[in-house]
Amino acid sequence: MFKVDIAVVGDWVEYELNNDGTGVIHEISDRKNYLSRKAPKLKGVGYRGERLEQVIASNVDNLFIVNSVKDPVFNNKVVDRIIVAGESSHLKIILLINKVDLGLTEEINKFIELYESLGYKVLLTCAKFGTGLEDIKKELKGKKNIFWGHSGVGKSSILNSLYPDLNLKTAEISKSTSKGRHTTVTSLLMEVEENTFIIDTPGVREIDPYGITKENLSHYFIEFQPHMKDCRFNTCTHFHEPDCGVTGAVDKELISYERYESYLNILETIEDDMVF
Ligand SMILES: Nc1nc2c(ncn2[C@@H]2O[C@H](COP(=O)(O)OP(=O)(O)O)[C@@H](O)[C@H]2O)c(=O)[nH]1
Ligand SMILES: [Mg+2]
Ligand SMILES: [Zn+2]
Repeated sequence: MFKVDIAVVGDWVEYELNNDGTGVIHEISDRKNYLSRKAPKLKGVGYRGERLEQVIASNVDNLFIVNSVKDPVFNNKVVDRIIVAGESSHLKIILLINKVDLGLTEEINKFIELYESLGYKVLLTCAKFGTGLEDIKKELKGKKNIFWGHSGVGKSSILNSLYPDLNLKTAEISKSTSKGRHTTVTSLLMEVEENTFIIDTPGVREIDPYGITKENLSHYFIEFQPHMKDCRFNTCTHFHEPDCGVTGAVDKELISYERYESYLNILETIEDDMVF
């Protein structure tokens, strides 16, 4: 299958520079890893089978999944989708919950506990008043870091607060829809300190991890792992099969129902006729 992107942010390339400042890329070095999603559907275009892959960035160490408390409201389904993309690309995942000045709710606190219990680091930030930013800085050092999440959650604002020289564009939230406008148009890689890189991504509304099959999806829900050996069938999709270790663990509340719901939600969107 061919890819939508040829060279992507994060690639090491061999290139030749012309006198007028343009250049030609001759070779792209092998990628250590890369983060991708399904290319968004275009209006009026029909699709058969699997959509194309859109690579977001390559050679990444840390994936910061950015959410906000409010405007737009915290969305655990989006978090779980991005976790799947990050786990399948072998990235270190850190959750950022921004706009804490707008008030953490009991529901969000429960999710924080849940993600921490799974082993994911959760950082609470407020880009507006600059709280929690030092903890982010510690994680960034010497790494290539990508910030991903829906538009309007404050990715560019966080990066501006950390590194004012970046001067990234930020947007007001649309009052009528509470959704962010797409201010960042392309992914940008910036060296903020020696050997420390940051990638700001455009806010995307659709985040469908690419290359995930019905059989391997559960591998990226890390807490399902110990229960999968109890499934009767080794091809179990943990949905309707009898004697399933995962649904058994959900019943016993060893796996959170919210995470299982996210799992089913993604399972539903995986096309049956995917070919690799
Ligand atoms: N109240 C509050 N608003 C914030 C915070 N961080 C960002 N915002 C606002 O949220 C909007 C979207 O921010 P932006 O950085 O463009 O989001 P991005 O699309 O994720 O890059 C802007 O109006 C910011 O001023 C925060 O911590 N608290
Ligand atoms: Mg932005
Ligand atoms: Zn099962």
